[in-house]
Amino acid sequence: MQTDDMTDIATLQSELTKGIEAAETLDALEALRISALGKQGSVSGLLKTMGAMSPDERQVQGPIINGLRETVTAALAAKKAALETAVLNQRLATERHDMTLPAPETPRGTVHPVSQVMDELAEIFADMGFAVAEGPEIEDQWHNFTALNMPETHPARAMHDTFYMAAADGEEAKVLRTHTSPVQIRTMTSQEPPIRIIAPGRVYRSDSDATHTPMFHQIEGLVIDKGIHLGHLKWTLETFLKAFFERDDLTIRLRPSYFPFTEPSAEVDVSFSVENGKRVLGGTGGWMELLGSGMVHPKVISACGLDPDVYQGFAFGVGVDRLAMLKYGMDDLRAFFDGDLRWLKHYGFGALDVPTLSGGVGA
Ligand code: 2NM
Repeated sequence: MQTDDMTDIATLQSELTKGIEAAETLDALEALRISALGKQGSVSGLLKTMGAMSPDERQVQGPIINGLRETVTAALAAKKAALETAVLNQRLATERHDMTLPAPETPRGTVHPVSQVMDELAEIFADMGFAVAEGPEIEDQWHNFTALNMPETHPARAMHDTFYMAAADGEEAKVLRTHTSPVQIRTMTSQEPPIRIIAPGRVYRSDSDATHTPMFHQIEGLVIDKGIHLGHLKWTLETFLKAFFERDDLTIRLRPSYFPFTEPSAEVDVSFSVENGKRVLGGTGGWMELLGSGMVHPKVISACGLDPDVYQGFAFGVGVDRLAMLKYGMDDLRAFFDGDLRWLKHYGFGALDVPTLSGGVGA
């Protein structure tokens, strides 16, 4: 090792660190980095000479050259951080956000009419003291059929209506619920009366044409208490429908019908009229069938472990999709589930500016 070399290295190190310390911009610093540590750099050149050294020489020179590289690298990093901080401080001192500029437009989704209508229904029934109940969409046959007075031979159990799941070994096949009534059953078997619930949600039937989709939305209501009678049913449905369609002149009539789970059962018609060539609900122009209802069958009440001589109740069911079509003027049910963005933009509701119901249900 020659003293000259050592002096040269010390000089180089002192020149480089001085230059780094004096650099005024990040560009100038980068130029220095390349001149020292780049492929043709002064430090890189020294590092390359180590390959040709004898082991003894390398033992002495190695630490010195590597020490140079480390010192220069550290000086570069420290200066880089200092310059970056200075640049940031400069920007913070001189730049301002103009809070008066309009915010950039962000794409916004819409609330699907079915979701909107479900929210409206929950709001109306909440005013009347109803809670929202939910249950599984994959249901066992007892909750979906048997407890509802639909024995195994009932036609609704035939394959063409019901989607059956693959059965687990030795177990009965589960079904995709064909109505939300199993939620009512689950409520009756787990809660003490008085019960006032609505059960909104998806239901499934193997059916598909212009007016049927294999999945659709239903809302069912259930009231169980002592002394409940058909008058309670009629008042509740009339009050709900007037609030939902926002028409005080809406009237309803009950027509005898049949459901296995209610006795007596009634089809509920609502009045409609024609305004500006369009059919609207309310008025006295005619009757339109809208929902099904009835007094809960004593067998259903017993199946849920309640005494039908003590407790009575009414129930009803209606398609949410149909309610939405009637209220907001959509005519093709299939469009509900196509996911067409143009349709959603047209019929959807703003998430933040949903129309509130004009009156709600007054006391
Ligand atoms: C309807 C029509 C009539 C109904 C009955 C019950 C239960 F669980 F209480 F027995 N839930 N839903 C019912 C009654 C549903 O839908 C057209």
